[in-house]
Amino acid sequence: MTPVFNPSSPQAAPIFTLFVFVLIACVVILALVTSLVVYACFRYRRRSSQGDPPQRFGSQKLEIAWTVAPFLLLVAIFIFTARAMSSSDPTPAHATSPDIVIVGHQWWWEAQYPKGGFRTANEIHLPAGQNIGVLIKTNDVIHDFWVPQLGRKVDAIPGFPNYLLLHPDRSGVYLGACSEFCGEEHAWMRFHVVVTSQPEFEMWERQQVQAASEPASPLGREGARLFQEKTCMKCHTISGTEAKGQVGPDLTHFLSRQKFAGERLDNTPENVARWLRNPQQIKPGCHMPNMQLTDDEVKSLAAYLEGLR
Ligand code: HEC
Ligand SMILES: [Cu+2]
Repeated sequence: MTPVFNPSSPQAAPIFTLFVFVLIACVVILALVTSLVVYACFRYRRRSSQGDPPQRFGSQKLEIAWTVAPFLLLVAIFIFTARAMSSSDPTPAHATSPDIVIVGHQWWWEAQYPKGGFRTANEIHLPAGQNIGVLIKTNDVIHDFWVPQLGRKVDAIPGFPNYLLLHPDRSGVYLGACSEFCGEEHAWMRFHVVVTSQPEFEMWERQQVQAASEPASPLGREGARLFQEKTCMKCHTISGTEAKGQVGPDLTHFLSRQKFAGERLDNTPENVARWLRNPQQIKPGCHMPNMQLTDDEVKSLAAYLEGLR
């Protein structure tokens, strides 16, 4: 089902209920107006034998009715909207020390976990059934963080951090997307929120805080060397190594993610090689340049990256 029609948190549910209420009201009005127009067309159509029908002007009763009815409807919509606003956007209790800091980049999402001291990209893990304070920032232009099943949209605005409270009801994988046009690869600034039970989340956390695994094969070791030599390290971090760049996604546990490059590609060895050969062909305009690698270099680097579990 379309995600917006399947809310999975106490913050997303009131938005959905409000939508359904307004939709039903609109459908009823549309049906009423359409049938009145059709009825009038037939009932009062011109008949050849008659002259003009009797002419009438003004009707106080009708005018009061069609002023009061929309007024009452608008009051009802106003009340429902105000209630949905307060329940979909409660003041986050953790505003001062967020559980997660989300940073929008052209064109990928960074997720920092301040308590664990690690960061990841485009795949955000959360435990189910808990309040999670999220701080939303941007590294460049305005982006907009939106997971339809979990809550409202929140803008990431330069110099103006925003807060969002997330409270996923149940385990699942929820699609998210940037919902503010932010440049040519805006459409490929997608992400997933992976909600699991608390023990599963803690397992994931324990794995993410670890330093990167050492390359096991000679090919992987060659890749690790190239990663330093080819300046990948200037833009990417791999914890436990010299690589501390902040321009691109943290690659410490690259293989633990299902997709990469703002979810443009599934994380398979072939796709990683394609990406390394020329990212500009896959995400034109993205901030990773074509590194002009030879086929052998691509092979070694891919072997290294595929060992980062
Ligand atoms: C000038 C900075 C820069 C350099 C140099 C660079 N990258 Fe990147 N890289 C990026 C950016 C930015 C992205 C994110 C692109 C996007 O999704 O829009 C990225 C994405 C990636 C990804 C996908 C990560 C993910 O989870 O989405 C991999 C893998 C990667 N780079 C590997 C490398 C390797 C290997 C090298 C060296 C050969 C390298 N990069 C050099 C900036 C750089
Ligand atoms: Cu965007």
